Amino acid sequence: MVKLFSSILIFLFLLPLAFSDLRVGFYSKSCPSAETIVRRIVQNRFNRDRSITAGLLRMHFHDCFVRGCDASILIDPKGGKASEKQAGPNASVRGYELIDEIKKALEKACPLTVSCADIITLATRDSVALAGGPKYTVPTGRRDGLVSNPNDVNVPGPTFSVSQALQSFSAKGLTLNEMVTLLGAHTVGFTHCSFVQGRLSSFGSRDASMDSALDSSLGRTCGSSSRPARNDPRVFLDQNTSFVFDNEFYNQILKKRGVLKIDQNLADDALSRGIVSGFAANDGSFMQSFANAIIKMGRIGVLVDNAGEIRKNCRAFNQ
Ligand code: HEM
Ligand SMILES: *[C@@H]1O[C@H](CO)[C@@H](O)[C@H](O)[C@H]1NC(C)=O
Ligand SMILES: CC(=O)N[C@H]1CO[C@H](CO)[C@@H](O)[C@@H]1O
Repeated sequence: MVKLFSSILIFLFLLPLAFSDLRVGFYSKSCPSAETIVRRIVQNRFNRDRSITAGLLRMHFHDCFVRGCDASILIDPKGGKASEKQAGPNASVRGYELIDEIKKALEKACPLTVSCADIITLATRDSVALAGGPKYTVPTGRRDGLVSNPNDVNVPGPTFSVSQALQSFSAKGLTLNEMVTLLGAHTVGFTHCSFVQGRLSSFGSRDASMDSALDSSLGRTCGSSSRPARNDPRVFLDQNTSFVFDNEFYNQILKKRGVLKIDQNLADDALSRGIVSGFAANDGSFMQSFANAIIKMGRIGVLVDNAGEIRKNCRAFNQ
């Protein structure tokens, strides 16, 4: 009896492992051109708009941190029913129309075969390589989720301490090292002034952990409490090599030139400072570490096998 019971327990324990079969080249038989199609469309977009790398990286992160990497972030609200996109932190996630363009081409080549969750993953991978980041193979076979709820959105905030942020990453099975690595994605892209003004002297709240030249320069773009710039302008997260996927982000935060508080915290907190210095000194180790960490992020809560569905339109559930 005890033996039967423990066999059942072992079986139940192994079940999710046996079925979580993402693998490199998942579409090599069912849609051999899938990865080439994704790469071509991402390349076209990148040629016109280098900022797409940042858009996709953030989309991938927000997708994976809410219900797992299941493309729940892509669902449009419909008939009064809200979706993830509408949650506060969502705002400004961008690149949705690129995903639509890729999906359209894939539906033409191989209908109902390639998931929207894999499209986000592959497009992110390709855009990172184009911006100068690591080139890596990434496992596929994700399926698209059937739920998208704004109340599920609970991504870390820009003023989090390192240990607060770590709580959120640990809950997803990611380590401190992986978190510091993944935040290196802030080597590309923008933030809106509204996430930074709480640190600026022009808004009456000088943050001593910010370099004073950066404080003045951000003040010129973002305005002041008496005259805030209109339409919430954007500023680069990496103020030096803003479009290049490199380790310069870590050098910038060591120079007190982190734009978001969470970014500066990484350099100033004893928990993470050593990891930051290591990456600042060695671009190769950051590249390697980033490839490993983003592949791991891409496995969070994935749906495989018969779970979920392959959406026809990334913005809507099939039914
Ligand atoms: C503690 C964790 C994190 C926090 C608090 C955070 C916060 C933020 C905030 C506030 C912005 C600015 C958004 C805007 O104004 O439009 C931003 C942008 C961005 N984040 Fe993060 N982030 C975190 C982790 C990550 C991770 C893990 C990735 C990817 C692996 C990532 C990639 C990006 C990118 C690429 C941008 C620029 C987006 C663009 O240019 O559109 N972030 N992040
Ligand atoms: C900008 O980055 C380059 C390397 O990518 C570095 O040599 C230079 O010192 C940096 N400049 C500033 C002002 O941080
Ligand atoms: C693109 C999108 O749907 N943005 C929404 C993000 O969340 C805010 C606040 O809930 C909405 O006002 C935006 O429309």
